[in-house]
Amino acid sequence: TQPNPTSAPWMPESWRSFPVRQIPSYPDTAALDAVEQRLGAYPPLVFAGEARRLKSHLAQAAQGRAFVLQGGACAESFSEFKSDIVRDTFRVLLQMAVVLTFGAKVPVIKLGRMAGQFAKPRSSDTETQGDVTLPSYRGDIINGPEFTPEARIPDPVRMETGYFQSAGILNLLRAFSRGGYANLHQVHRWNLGFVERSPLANRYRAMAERIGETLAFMQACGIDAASSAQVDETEFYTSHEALLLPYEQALTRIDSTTGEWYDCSAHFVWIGDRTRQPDGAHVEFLRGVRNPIGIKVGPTTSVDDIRRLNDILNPNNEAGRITLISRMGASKIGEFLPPIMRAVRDSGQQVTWLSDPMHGNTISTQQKVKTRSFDSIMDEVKGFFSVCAAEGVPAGGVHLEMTGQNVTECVGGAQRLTEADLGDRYETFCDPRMNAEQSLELAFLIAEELTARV
Ligand code: TYR
Repeated sequence: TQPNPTSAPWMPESWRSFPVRQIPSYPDTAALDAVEQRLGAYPPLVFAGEARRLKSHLAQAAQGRAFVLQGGACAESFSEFKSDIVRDTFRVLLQMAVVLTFGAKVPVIKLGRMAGQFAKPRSSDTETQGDVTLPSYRGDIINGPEFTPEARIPDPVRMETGYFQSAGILNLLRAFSRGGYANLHQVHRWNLGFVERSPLANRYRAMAERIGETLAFMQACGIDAASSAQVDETEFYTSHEALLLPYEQALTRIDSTTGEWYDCSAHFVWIGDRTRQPDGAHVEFLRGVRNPIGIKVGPTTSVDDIRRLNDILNPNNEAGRITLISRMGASKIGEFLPPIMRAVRDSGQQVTWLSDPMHGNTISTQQKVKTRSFDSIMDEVKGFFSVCAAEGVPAGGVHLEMTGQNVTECVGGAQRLTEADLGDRYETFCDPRMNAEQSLELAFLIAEELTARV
């Protein structure tokens, strides 16, 4: 097959004539059409100008002048559409961002893996329990997690639910970012109840005190920090995997200010290892939208794959357009990342490099529980920083699966969670996430890495 000729005409629906993976067929096509029609008429969730602004921030990160903190749940679930859950994840991201900004003296780009992260690629189309085999669960925006034939039928109405939930979550995130909650004068109040009792609390409290003093000092000097938007507010962006193309297409709109197409379901969208074929539907779709986009880079990704994807997705070599997200596994990163990073660097292709230390480090316990160890996560982050330093490429940021809830899904960290603890609060619908405390600890460690390498 021919790679997508970058000059070929593109339309939001042109992906439909390319081979498509990971999207199930909907038995009720009339219902699917009706939902797509309605979604296509609903207001966009984000504004194109915001996506452009994020793109310029990402270009800064590619130069080492900013650091990306991308994080959130592996998959959001319809049943977790609750303000506490959104607030707690937002709060931990904010805490981590402040730890990084204050610790490493670098602007932090806050990018939630939220408000639309509902669809999941699966390695198998079916799931077998006992002697029953059913279609796999593909995320709440496609079908239901219950192991029943009815739940597993792809239901287009779920796209509409996903849209309305994303709108609700995004509204809350915007309110928190701009409405006073994120004000730096509140930094000491963001501590979560259970982190209060943890070894990290003192470290965080000490930092919060220093920030408070700094603000008071600035104010005494006549720099009116108390009423500056820089201190009162923050920018918070959203992202998800662009997997369910009928949904992404329906939210793709022409930006009236530039006449260009944007996928207005989120500011940033990415493609994973399973859908990044250069001649596939997902790449064709992303080719035509102007959002900043991410590409996951794993041990099976070749230098040639990346080169072709860059040519198709970023023919004008614009800074900030492509973010490469390395997910190698702690034991493999030293071997697999350097050749790719070097080749991309030498080709002159502009990219922002992030480390995803989660997806390459999933293990199963003897009881067949999926987990990740805090030590491997940290090892992969450290490995990433070393490879970047050796190749002379700025470490642009991290991509994490985490939650503000006090879950016990990853082992290790300051509280030394063990495999025996995993049963306590194992709540993920998908992959194991770091809890708030582990996330905060990681932020302190990353701040140290960043400072050490400046
Ligand atoms: N306005 C700056 C930013 O968005 C500094 C800031 C950081 C302000 C975090 C508030 C905040 O919660 O990065």
